[in-house]
Amino acid sequence: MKKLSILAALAALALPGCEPKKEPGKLSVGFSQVGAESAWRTAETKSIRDAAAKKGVDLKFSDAQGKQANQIMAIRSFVSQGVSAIVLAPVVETGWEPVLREAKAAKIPVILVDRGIKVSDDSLYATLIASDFVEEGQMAAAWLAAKMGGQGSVVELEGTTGAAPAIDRKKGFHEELKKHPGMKVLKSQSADFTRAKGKEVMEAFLKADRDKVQAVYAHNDDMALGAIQAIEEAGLKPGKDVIVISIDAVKGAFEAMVKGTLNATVECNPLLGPAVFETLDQVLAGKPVPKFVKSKDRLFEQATAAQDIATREY
Ligand code: GZL
Repeated sequence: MKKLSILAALAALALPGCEPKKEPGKLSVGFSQVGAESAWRTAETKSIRDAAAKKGVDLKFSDAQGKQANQIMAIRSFVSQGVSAIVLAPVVETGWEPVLREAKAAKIPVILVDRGIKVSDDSLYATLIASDFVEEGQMAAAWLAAKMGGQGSVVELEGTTGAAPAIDRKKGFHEELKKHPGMKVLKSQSADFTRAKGKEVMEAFLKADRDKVQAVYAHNDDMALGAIQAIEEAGLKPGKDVIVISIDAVKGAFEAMVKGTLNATVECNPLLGPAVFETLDQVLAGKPVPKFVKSKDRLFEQATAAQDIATREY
């Protein structure tokens, strides 16, 4: 192995959550995961691990703790270990070309899961299995405008800066809201998809504009649940004084809708494991696969949350 790749392999083995062992004879797949920032992410990781186990795949898992540099190191390590394929959930959209060229040179297919990337050459990845985040943002805006009779001021909690879901959920929401001139976005700020930051940013929004904030749009449920705490601590009723809408549809969101503190959530299916390995089989068999395998999403509201919660898998 080249010196660099030995270093890369050693560095990656030191990576948190990167399992070094290789089981002979099994299909080996490297999975570079964003981190563990949200309940959605935990559900996605479990789905991919379970699907790998079911197929008898030797899955090498690396948790990047939200850092692109760790993902790049992990991909280099997978290449030097000679895995059969790489699954990548890219934390941000840009900065992937050099390392994906190394995977391509090593003839190791890369499947993108849950978030897309911007590259000049889309042969650098086999396919993207994900939701349509622009559509999710549009669904959230259309619901909110209807709920508020086309009149109201909203604050926005954005996801991780530079991440495809943050960019596109913002794009879709603002595009749709433009159809309702009475709806205004007062403030918009990243809370990094986490509950703690969602609470912190919402506290700041309320401190600055308490009497003007009539609704909050959060790019994921974890930030919405943090915002709900901030609204309660400010002596306001979330779901009534301040309308709350978010995206993901994790169990915690249904619990909040049953309590009446969350008004609606747009599903973003994290159970992508089966699709990842079905698609991988096609790719490894040299069969053509679509460049984008789109998950189906729908909106859930308080009115049906009590019965919906029993059907939820994540
Ligand atoms: C969406 C995924 C997003 C979720 C968040 O596919 O990338 O990242 O909506 C997660 O909960 O943190």
